[in-house]
Amino acid sequence: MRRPGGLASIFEEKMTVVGTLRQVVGRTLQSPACGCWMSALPVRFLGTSPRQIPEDASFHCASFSEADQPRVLITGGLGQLGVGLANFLRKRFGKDNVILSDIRKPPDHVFRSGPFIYSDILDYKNLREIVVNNRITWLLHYSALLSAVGEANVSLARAVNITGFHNVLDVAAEHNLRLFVPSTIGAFGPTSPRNPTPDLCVQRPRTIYGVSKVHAELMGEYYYYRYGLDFRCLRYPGIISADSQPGGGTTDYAVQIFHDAVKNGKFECSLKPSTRLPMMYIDDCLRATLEVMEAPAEALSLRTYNVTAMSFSPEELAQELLKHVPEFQITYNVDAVRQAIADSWPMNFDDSNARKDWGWKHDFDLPELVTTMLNSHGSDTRVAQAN
Ligand code: VAH
Repeated sequence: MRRPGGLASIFEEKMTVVGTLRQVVGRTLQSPACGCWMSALPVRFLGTSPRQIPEDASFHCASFSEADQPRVLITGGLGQLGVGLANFLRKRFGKDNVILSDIRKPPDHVFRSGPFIYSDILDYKNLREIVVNNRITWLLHYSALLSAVGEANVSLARAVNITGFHNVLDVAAEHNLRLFVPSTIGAFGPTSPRNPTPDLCVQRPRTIYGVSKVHAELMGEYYYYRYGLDFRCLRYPGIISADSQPGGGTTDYAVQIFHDAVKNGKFECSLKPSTRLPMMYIDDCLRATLEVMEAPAEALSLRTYNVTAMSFSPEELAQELLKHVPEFQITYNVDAVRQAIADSWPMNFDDSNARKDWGWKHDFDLPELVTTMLNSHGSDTRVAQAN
């Protein structure tokens, strides 16, 4: 941990350098020769030995014609949403234009489904090389420790969710990427209005996950207003998927319950029966993400939007399940950490701005969710692959 004093003096020195660099870069990037006008983008501190950009430097911006498909990089690709997102975007933009990345080795079926590379968001130079070598134009940033797992490892959550995010933000600004960062219902806290929770209200979350996501929202919007970075953000509710394991969150009970109901006919729930939370089926989540990324900039009155499909409690979900699995039994063994987190989160989400600005509309309500998830879990081989 650097001494704050030392950091302040280093910061002072670097701000001078950055000021000079920004003038040079700003002038250069606005020159007609470049042919692509960009507001003076922030120039990240160039390491500990700042390199001066010569006065006569000429930057050749890669200008993509409108017809070009975006070149997409997904970070944190092996989490709950990455693989489904990559498959969804590859159908839209072509397999080779969507690169999935993570720090872990992918399972065979993921490795065979399209481009997969190593990327560590804590390694700024690695991220920068990937963006340049692959001519990335869109970055969808999914690396993060979720709510419950973040509370069990705050220092790692802070490094990944905040320092890692700073690297992503700087690379996106430096290379003028369209940047998507998911936020969450967890970006609200006990002092936020909970029923419903609007886009703009008090946000004092009580988890490192929520704090880091509010930080990401605010930093992303700052870079949008200050430097013109095309930052877009959706606050996801609990996402429910059949083909991918959840990653240590508070809403994960709503994923596991289907697997256990089909496999064992019973489920032990970590939240109280009456705990109501906003939820969404993964197909709606992936479509919302693409729709906000493709929305014309002039349609966006906000850069961070709530999106949701439904809200339900464990007992309401169990009642819907019983319509299809009559022998199903639910028991409750409340996890105090997850319950405290859930009690601080929104019960219902107001996503009227997303529906008004860019036409958001969910397809899956609770009945459709339950039948779809049970059908997905119905084939044993598929469940085997997911584990
Ligand atoms: C969690 N599944 O429970 C995640 C999500 C809305 C919740 O962010 O932490």
